[in-house]
Amino acid sequence: MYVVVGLVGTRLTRVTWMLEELGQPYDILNVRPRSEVMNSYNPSGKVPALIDKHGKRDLVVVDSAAICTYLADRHPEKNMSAEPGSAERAQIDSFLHFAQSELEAPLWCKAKHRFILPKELRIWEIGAACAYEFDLAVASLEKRLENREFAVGERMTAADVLLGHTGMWAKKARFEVKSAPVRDYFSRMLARPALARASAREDEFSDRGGI
Ligand SMILES: N[C@@H](CCC(=O)N[C@@H](CS)C(=O)NCC(=O)O)C(=O)O
Repeated sequence: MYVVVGLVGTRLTRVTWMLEELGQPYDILNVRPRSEVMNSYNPSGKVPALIDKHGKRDLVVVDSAAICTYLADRHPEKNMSAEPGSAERAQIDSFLHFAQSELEAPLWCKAKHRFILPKELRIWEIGAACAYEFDLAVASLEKRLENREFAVGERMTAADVLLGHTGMWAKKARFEVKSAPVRDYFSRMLARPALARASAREDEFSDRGGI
C-alpha cells in the first residue's frame, strides 16, 4: 500500500498519475510544503514524498522523478521502465533528467519569482528569460521525440508522466508551446484516463497547490 504525501495540485500529481497508470491503490496525505508533517518526511519540506508500506519498515522516497522510477521498478510487469543498464533505461532516465533540468526549470524559476521567494528577492522581469529557455527546451523535445507517440518505445513510461505533467504545468502557467508536435504530444498525454482518475482523487481535497 502506498501513501502519497504532499499538497494536491503540485508535482504530487506525477505520483498519483504514475500510481493510476500502474493500477496501484494509494492514499493521499494532503499536507502543505514546509509544514511540520512534510518536514518529517522530506528534510527540504518540499512535496511530494511517497511512503511504501510493503516491507517490515515503511520506506520513504522523495523527489518526484525518483518516486516515479521507484514505482516503475517495483512493478516491472507494467513495463513503465526498463532493465537498469539497458539502452531503453538510459533513454528513459535521460528524458527524466531532461524534464526536470531543462523543460521544468524555467517554469519553476518563474513560479519562484512570482509566488515562492521572499518578496524582496523576486525579480518580475525574469519572465522573459524563462520563456526564452522554455522555448529552447521545447525545441529540443521536438527533436528528441521525433514524432513518436511516447518518449521511449511503444508504450507509456515514467518519462511520459514527467514530461506530460510538465506540459500541464506549462499550460496552467500560460507558457506558449511553440511546436505543433510537442503540443500534440502533450495533448495525448493529458488525455490519459489515468491522469483523469488521479485528478478526480485529488479533487476530493479543497486545499490545492497552484502547479
Ligand atoms: N525535485 C523535487 C521538487 C519538489 C518541489 O519543489 N515541490 C514544490 C511544489 S511542486 C514545493 O514543495 N515547493 C515549496 C517550496 O519550494 O517552498 C521534486 O521533483 O519532487
